Amino acid sequence: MNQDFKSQDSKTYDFRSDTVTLPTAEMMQAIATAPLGDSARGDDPTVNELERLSAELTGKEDALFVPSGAMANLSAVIAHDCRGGEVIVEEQAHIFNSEGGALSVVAGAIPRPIKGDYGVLDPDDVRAAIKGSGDLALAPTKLICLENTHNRGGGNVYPVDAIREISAVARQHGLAMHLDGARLLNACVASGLPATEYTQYFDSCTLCLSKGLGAPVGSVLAGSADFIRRAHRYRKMFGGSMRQAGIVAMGGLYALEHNVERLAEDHQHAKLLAERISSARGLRLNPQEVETNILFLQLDPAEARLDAPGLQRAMHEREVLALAVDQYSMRLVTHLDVTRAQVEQAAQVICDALNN
Ligand code: TLP
Repeated sequence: MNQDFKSQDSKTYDFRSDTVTLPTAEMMQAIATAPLGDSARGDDPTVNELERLSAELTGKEDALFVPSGAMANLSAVIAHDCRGGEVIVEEQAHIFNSEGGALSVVAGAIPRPIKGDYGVLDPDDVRAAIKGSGDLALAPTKLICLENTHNRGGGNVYPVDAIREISAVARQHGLAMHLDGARLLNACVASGLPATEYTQYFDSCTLCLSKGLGAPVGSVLAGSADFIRRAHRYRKMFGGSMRQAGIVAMGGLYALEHNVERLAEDHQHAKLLAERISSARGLRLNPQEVETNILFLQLDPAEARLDAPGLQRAMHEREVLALAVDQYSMRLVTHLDVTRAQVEQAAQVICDALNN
């Protein structure tokens, strides 16, 4: 557990998101000695190395360091030239629900949400939703966007077979494929597959450095050299072109080099938490379904003592933070800054709140 830079009361156990992690002393040391330059001119060696490593990891020609996952997704949609066209998304996808409507407002694209099974789309449903450019009344489909792991799907790993089938549909119709891979490395660690097993089916993909990997800032977008050149222009337009960005890129580089394998620990903690709380009164949660570091619990309105905001408050009073996502469900996320002991304590707090 990393307490070196913990600004909050260290008694607080924070399960709200894996975005809350703070840099370790070792990461800060690496940041302090990062070689720097003007990254907007391509002169920052640390940013260049992070982009090189990210391209290698995802099997793409090039990569671009951007300030956030949302900017990575937005730059990708615009660089895929989606204005005036439809983008197929799963109905709970982050890009559709949680990025301020940028897909429509900024990229000028029309989202076509499709219901998935825990975030995973059925290739037949994708095929049925595709619109060609023949009928002038219709906005033609331009892009299919998938998310792996799927956040609102419960952090589940997208099966490679489903991705392969969806990408075959995309190819038949001449459509581009984009992967919101904010937590792709969680999927890789959980499945034992290299990132390229997933990314080979996509024209572009993102990776977030500031989630489970524990870096303070940043994401990368990867794709062909030509695609990244276009995305670069949009990053500039959005004000996301940074100068001595090696200061933050080094956190990401350090995270890719040191914090990937340890994601397995976060996955074990999420499973342990699920096992410990699954029999609490009125709580619906199948520990078998917890694949990575995110778990959603449902409360049965007829049986549970509390609704989700009530449970959130009861937990907060005992210094355990988590977020109610609606009246009867709550998300908990494990990460670098929670220990097994904290997971056990949080489970006890939840059981006490629901059973007593
Ligand atoms: N997810 C965050 C926020 O929604 C608060 C979280 O706590 O899970 N794609 C996926 C799948 C994401 O989960 C997120 C952030 C993003 C993109 C956007 O990343 P940022 O926050 O860096 O713009």
